[in-house]
Amino acid sequence: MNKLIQNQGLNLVLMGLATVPAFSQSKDVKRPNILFVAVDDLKPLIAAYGDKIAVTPGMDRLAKEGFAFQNCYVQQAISGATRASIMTGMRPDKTRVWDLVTDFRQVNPNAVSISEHFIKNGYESAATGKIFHMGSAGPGHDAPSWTMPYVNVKVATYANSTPDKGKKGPALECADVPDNTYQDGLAAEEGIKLMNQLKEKGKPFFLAVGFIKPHLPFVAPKKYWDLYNRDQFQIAPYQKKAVGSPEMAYHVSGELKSYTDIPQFDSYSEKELEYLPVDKQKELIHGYYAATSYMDAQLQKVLNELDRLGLAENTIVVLWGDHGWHLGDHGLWNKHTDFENATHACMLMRGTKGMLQNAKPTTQCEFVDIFPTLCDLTGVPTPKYLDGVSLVPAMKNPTVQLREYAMSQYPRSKSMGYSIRTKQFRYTVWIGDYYSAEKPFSAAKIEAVEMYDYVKDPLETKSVIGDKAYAKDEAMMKDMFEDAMEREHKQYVNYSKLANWQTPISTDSNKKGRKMGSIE
Ligand SMILES: [Ca+2]
Repeated sequence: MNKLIQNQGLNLVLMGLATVPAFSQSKDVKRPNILFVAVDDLKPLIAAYGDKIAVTPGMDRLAKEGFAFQNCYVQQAISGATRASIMTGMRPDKTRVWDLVTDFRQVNPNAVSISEHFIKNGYESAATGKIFHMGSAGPGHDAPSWTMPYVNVKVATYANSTPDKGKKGPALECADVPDNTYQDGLAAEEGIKLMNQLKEKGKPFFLAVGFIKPHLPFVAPKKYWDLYNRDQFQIAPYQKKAVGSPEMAYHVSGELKSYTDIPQFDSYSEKELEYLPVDKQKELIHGYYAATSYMDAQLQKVLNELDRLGLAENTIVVLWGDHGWHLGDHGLWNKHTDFENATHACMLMRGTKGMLQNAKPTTQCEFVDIFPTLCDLTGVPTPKYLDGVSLVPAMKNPTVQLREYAMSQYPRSKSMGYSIRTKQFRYTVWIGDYYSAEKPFSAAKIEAVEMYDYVKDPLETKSVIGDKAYAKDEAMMKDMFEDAMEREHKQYVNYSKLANWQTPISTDSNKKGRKMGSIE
């Protein structure tokens, strides 16, 4: 039954591609442009996802004029891995990037990035800011991805402090400075220049603009802090480990602790005294919102330029936050887990003239779906080896369900936690011995299993594995998970033949990836 539903979903998409292309090609109509906006560490804390506090008119506008995918999940909640995956349309076991240092072209020379694919189909492409993870992109910010030279906008992180070289400063900064003091202000300015140059060239374009806020440190001009009162913010209501969950599901929030003003608190401790102090938690939450509003104001400048140049009607806009974020739930900060707050992502799109507006597609979806969706929307051929499905049917009818579940994964030491999320449940299985989809799934290597019921327990306070009341649901999720792993392995084998991979991945790059993946 599960397989049937899954296959039906895929068939629907394939039929759509074969018979009714979303974009009808004709000689007189130019393919749509793409404005591709990457946002670092942005969780879905905006009005389109139910947030009542965030002041984000830019993203609110995109959602009102387009689509806010309500149930979009990241492939792996860390920049290097999620970005390699989004940019190539493949899950991490196929990109072979699970960390912050691997360039996908080094370990998967056959992979083609999405903008490179659009170049091959007649597009100009340009980029500024963070699109790939900086530490894992080759020279020129992955030069094959752009027809124009990449524009680097890196500046000093802080306006008011200068940490020693290679060291971090405070986790927050509120300074009365102009927007372009920080990198995102410059990224908007350079993105606007590139947009003008691309328009002059006259060909369809793929313009990527990457913003680095609200990633830590939460630095933003004072006017964005002033949009909020600190008293508005509540700390996460549940800051303990989920009952029945394994240690390996967690980390010690080392990324946050590496900033100079953060005490060495004990993440996921049962001892209240060892939590991050409440005042510091509220300051960090305020900083996260301020940094988000700052980034949003830069997005508005780019959207306004699209209007001014008369390009908006024939430009598809996609905006993704590269993964979610823990703001204190389970005592966790940062990302680096398979829990809801790290994996649930912000994904907005705006179509060309005539497409639906103010739509909130409810289908489960994943970031690997972005690549085939943009192909479908522009009439560019979709590579057959991609792991995702086109979301266009859900953009025509937001109630259409294309996936039964979304899949995420996160490595911890020698183990990989694969997690499937249906509308109601999350089922996470930790598999040891450097397992990846390269190998057939084996239950013998399972180290821990977790399951959460989001209808009854949205804060993930208790794993229901072994709970008799959930016996049927658990059996259903187990079946679905085993089907998913079988499919992943099959897809891996098919792709490895296509890519002519001679060497197994369970060697150095795999082990290096696992080690880095667990670093905070
Ligand atoms: Ca990130």
